[in-house]
Amino acid sequence: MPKSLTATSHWQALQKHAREMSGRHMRQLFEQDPQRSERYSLFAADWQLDFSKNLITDKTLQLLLALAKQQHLTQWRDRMFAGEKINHTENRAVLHVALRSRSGETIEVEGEDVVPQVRAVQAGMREFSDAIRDGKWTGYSGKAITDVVNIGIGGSDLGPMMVCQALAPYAKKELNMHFVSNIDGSHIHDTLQRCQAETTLFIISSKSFSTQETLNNALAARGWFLAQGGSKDQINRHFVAVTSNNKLATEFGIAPDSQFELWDWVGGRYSLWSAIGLPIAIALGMDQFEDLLGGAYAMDEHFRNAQPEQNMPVLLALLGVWYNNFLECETYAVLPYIQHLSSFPAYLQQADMESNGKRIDRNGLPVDYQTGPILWGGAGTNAQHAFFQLLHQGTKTIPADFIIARDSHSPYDNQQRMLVSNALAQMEALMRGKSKAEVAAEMLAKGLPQTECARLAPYREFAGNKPSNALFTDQLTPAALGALIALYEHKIFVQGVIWNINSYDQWGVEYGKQVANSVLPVLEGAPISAIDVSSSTRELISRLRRS
Ligand code: G6Q
Repeated sequence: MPKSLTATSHWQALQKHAREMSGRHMRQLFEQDPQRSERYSLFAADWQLDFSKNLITDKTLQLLLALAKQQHLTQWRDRMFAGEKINHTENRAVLHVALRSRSGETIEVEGEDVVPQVRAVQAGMREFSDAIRDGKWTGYSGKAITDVVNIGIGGSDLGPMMVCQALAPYAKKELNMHFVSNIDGSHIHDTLQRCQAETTLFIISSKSFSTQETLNNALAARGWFLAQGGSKDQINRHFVAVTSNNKLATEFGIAPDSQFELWDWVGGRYSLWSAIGLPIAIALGMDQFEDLLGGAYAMDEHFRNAQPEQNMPVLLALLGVWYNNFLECETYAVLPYIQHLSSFPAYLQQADMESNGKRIDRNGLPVDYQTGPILWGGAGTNAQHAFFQLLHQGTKTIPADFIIARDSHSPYDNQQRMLVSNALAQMEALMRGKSKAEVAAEMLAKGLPQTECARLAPYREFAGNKPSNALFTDQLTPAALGALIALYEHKIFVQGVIWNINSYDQWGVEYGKQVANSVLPVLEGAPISAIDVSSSTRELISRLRRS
């Protein structure tokens, strides 16, 4: 029987150290060490990380790095890059890194080099996206495409949608990008109302080509296209597929020539680098898409080569483990101070929570420690006017990543400086806090009576000692975004290794789908006795079905 992680000496040393650290305040740590920010800073692939505003000392880092070593982090990393089937419950390699490799090395899965296949699909994406962007690929009436509707869900939606939004300043203005995912018919209906059939391209994006939401939205789109004047023999001008299931895509009516391939070694939530990124290539152009891949590759190389103590994904992951497992923080916030990244927390929510929301370890045993945290967040400064109250004065400690660009793409430079000043101020205030005495002195200086100062001081006090990471870059370019996404992907990987779980399956999403498949016929009129559900669900069905 393998020794439980919590019984190992490194784990226990961290528990002991957490008790020692619980009485410390970051204010003191900064006072004691003027070089703290310099020492706790890193640079990798367009990004700088200042992790000095964390409740850590050198000893914390040493213990966390020892834990990573104990969990064989570097070996696992090498196994992933070598194409080993580390997704052992689905018997698959995990090779999204092969999609952005620039080294010219061969990357093999089961003895076959996958790089030529990747290059061939990328060449097809270039040809197609150029044709759409140049107006050479036209709709059935000969007019250029003006609207592109990506129909997909989960990993076949969140990544390309987030990237198209994040890099909107680089996009071709004449092309309107739409993303339809929800089975709620309003999503496709509302989108179609903004499109003309003769100038609309649909990308049916589904690795399995059997996802209920995507197939039904695709059927609705096809029905609309035919009703609006399109004909069956023109479908291939208006519908393309991205899939690893060519058979089902062909049966749906999409010609093999209009299908872009992806492979089982690309996980859904890690697939924006593959042909699932076709909407990105169309919106931005293939050169910019390649820059996105290049940025991710730069972070891959950093992750592969930098020593663990100088390795940005490793450190970010270990800090997360520190708060999640030793300081009992259940959630962490991702706070982009970049409006174009407002979908980034939602994107990362899937990447992180679907990957590491697991309770069975790689040996098939239940864990006795916390795994994936609850990730949430929102764009600053909006978030300051929404939930920051709880960050500053609530009863929970919520570590946060502040993501900042020095320059924006807008001409309003004064606003950019205000934005950045807000981000810096929030991190400082969260760390420093403000004592009752400081608060009272401030109020007194403003002329408030002493009794009023004393009465209000407890409400206006800030305990501080709230951790944050500052992640910053010059500007959110395609390369910087690629590196940022890869940084978080590798962080998730590292945490999965520490927790000894498989970050690459997602059995947890299956059960609900299965039950929905049995409820649907009953909602559609089959006898209620046909299904085995609780009295609650039975009652809800009878109230919600149309009689
Ligand atoms: C991601 C998941 C999941 C998947 C969707 C869509 O890692 O696997 O979010 O991307 O369920 O699946 P299809 O692309 O097969 O339609």
